[in-house]
Amino acid sequence: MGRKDKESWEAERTSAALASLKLQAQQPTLEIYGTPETSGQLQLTLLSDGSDSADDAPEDTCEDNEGEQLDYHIGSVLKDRYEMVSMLGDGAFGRVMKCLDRHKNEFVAVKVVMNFENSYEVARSEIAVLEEINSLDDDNKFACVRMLDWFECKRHICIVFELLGLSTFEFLRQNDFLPFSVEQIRHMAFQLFRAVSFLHRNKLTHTDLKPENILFVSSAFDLEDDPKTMCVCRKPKSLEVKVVDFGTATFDHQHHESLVSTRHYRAPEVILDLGWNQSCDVWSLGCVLFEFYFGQTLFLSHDCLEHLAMMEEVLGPIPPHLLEQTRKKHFVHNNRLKRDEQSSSGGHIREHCRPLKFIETESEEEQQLLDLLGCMLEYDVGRRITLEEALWHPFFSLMRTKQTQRS
Ligand code: 8FY
Repeated sequence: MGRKDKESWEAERTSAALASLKLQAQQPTLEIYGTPETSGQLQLTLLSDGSDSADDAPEDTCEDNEGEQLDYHIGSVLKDRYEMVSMLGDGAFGRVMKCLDRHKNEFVAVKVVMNFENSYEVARSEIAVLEEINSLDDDNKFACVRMLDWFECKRHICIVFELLGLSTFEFLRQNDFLPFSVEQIRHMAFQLFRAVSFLHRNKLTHTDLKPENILFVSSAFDLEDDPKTMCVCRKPKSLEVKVVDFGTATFDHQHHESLVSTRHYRAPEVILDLGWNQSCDVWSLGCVLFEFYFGQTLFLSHDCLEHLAMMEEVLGPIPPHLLEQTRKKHFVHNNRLKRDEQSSSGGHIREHCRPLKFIETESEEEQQLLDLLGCMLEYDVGRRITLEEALWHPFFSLMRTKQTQRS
């Protein structure tokens, strides 16, 4: 699937998430689920959960017949072991299904990758990365999802993962985009920074960090009255999170695709085509933490120039030496970012973006969080904080005292 497809896919993520939710709510009386993807090789037909099907019906298995399409539905069994229970989500890559592992009698998440042109390579690369990081983290100390198994079925690669809970994006959405508290953000950010700095230490860059790729380990929540909004809101019982989707994770020695990340979380050096490294993950995580803190996407843009203009509104002018180096000369005029203040886009930007410096804070911990965000959203890669350094930022001093108390 091309980049353009990926972007249009992502533009529709909310409606897709909604559709999948409706779908889950409808189970077990399911209907045929048609998406634009059915035009591809992967066909998913969700049929009735079996309550009204004949008991003596032959069991559906996924046999490895070359050339046949993988046509599976609830109740299908992959590799004579993984019985499909429901759909957990889908994306440009394919689908993630909840399955019952009949050998271990526990639930797992199985990612069935589309067999489009390059998705085979993406899936093989994801498996290689997961094998590497899971083996480097024997004790499961760093919050990266565990791969349990993988196999090929009718030329689709299937990757078996531990079953996790809702993504942080889905949690926010189901909670009316009420932001997380600073205390909650501290706990989640600490795990995320440890996980991603572990990747960085091991010569990897994730390249696609976003709320959708950060999953709670458990979806359990309590209902609480929110004094600010006078609403009943959800509070996760546990703040344990894990990073998923290593399909575009890149080792230092590997070819670096010029365009990486999902637009809203894309670092300026990627947009300006200046080359990128681990620090593009730091930028993405800065955008993610902002979203956790405000319940809204920081740079909700649809094109590159508008995106850069939004950055200038929030963070000040892009340093001229970066604009001098860019190959994207059409973004630059007179050594400054091309801007069209009069256009409707200019108005949209001023309406939606506030300078980070002018955000009012009520407490010292909020100030510390905003200070940390400022260090992460630094234009110049050479001056951007590393995650190793960020873990020593005053925002985390409470975590460090707790950590030392524990060990
Ligand atoms: C999962 C849900 C989901 C939307 C994954 C997993 C594996 C991935 C790319 C996400 C609810 N429990 C649950 N859900 N995924 N929603 C789009 C894609 N997937 C997972 C592992 N364990 C899970 N447990 C691979 N690759 C994006 C992925 C999530």
